[in-house]
Amino acid sequence: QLLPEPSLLTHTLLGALSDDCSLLDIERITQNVVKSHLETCQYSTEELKRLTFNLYSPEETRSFQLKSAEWMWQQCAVHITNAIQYVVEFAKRISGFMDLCQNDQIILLKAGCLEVLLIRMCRAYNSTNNTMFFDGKFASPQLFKALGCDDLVNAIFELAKSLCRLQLSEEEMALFSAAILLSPDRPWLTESQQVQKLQEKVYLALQQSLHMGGCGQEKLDKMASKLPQMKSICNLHVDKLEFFRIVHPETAYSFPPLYREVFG
Ligand code: CLR
Repeated sequence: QLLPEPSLLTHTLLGALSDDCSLLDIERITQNVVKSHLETCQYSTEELKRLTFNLYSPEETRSFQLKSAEWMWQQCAVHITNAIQYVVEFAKRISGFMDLCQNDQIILLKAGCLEVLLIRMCRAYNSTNNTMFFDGKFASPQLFKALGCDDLVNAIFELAKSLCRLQLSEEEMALFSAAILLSPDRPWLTESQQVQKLQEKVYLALQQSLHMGGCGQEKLDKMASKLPQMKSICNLHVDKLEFFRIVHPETAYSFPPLYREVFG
């Protein structure tokens, strides 16, 4: 054999990449991030699996479609806000996050929480019938018709489908979420160096985890290739919200304060 064992090679690479991050550190980071994810993911996989066959009937779907845009936006804003609160809790439990200055914590959360939500979303998506968990039952994209944002909704379902195909483990999802949250290139960060250090460690943990899963670089590349899709969904969401706010200012004003703060 010409090459050393893959694990040895990774070991050497990881060692060369970062002097102040041993394999023990990486193991500690993985455990912290996975625990934080599992404690804050809102629905357990068992719970979601148990509810797989809880689908909205055609009648129920139709009645959602007949609702006003205002009502439907309000409902979605409430559910998204709820989910964001869990993402905030996830961030708070990542070691190192609370050591950042409050300004940077807020910047990272505002910039990254929807992306984290989009990753978590694939847990709540069923690719066999193209449905998403929404308020207790599984919903088809058509159910959200009243929003008047078919392009956004379809893009979200498309992303869910393609993320599902990656078959991410909870560990991979957790580390991917943390790595995105800890992006040092978010505008207006004051201590981006410190954020970068945290992200590097999480990234090493993700690489290590993927390597252990036997996929390695290939899966990491596939995960990274979803980032532009996620970015464009975030931008589309802001555009749609801006438009909605012009047409229905009073309803937009009554959206949950956290939703308005994050996306306003
Ligand atoms: C994502 C994973 C979270 C729980 C959760 C809460 C709200 C859900 C969201 C998930 C998936 C997408 C969702 C959303 C409510 C509305 C939205 C179903 C399951 C749909 C696609 C409509 C988009 C509305 C736009 C106005 C943004 O742990």
